[in-house]
Amino acid sequence: MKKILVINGPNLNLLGTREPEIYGSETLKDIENRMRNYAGKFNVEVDFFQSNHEGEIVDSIQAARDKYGFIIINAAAYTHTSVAIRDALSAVEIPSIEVHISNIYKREHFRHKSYLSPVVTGEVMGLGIESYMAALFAALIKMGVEIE
Ligand code: CA2
Repeated sequence: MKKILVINGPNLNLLGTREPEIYGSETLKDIENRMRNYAGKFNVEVDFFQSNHEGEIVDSIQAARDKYGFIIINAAAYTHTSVAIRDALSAVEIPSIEVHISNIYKREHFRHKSYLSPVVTGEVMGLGIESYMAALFAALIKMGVEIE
């Protein structure tokens, strides 16, 4: 199943409009366009979901079962708090990559703990928007796509 779901958590809809020194100047739409264009070269479809609500993110992970071969997730602040999102990722057993724009270990202590890290396949962080592109590249390879 060569389809990827990209999930973005709370406040990431504000990307490109505030705090550019931390999160850069590109919008979520820019990221989506770049990811969709790149995956499209390999005939892989990418769907995007953003929500500020924990339960909606849990629902989107549950609904991904039997539809997506890979999940790329930036759960934003829920990374550091959500047992529910962790349990959903663990339950669906879809390979997944946790993404962060910033390096969470260079930031406040409360951001150093990720509830998701133990249940995802891998993690990419600290590369700005390129964290998403690196995760996409890895997901494509893991899905068996031949990158020439
Ligand atoms: O570095 C990341 O990608 C984070 O997941 C971003 C979260 C933060 O809570 C995590 O610790 C690390 C915050 C996303 C908020 O995004 C904004 C974007 C523009 C303006 C304000 C917030």
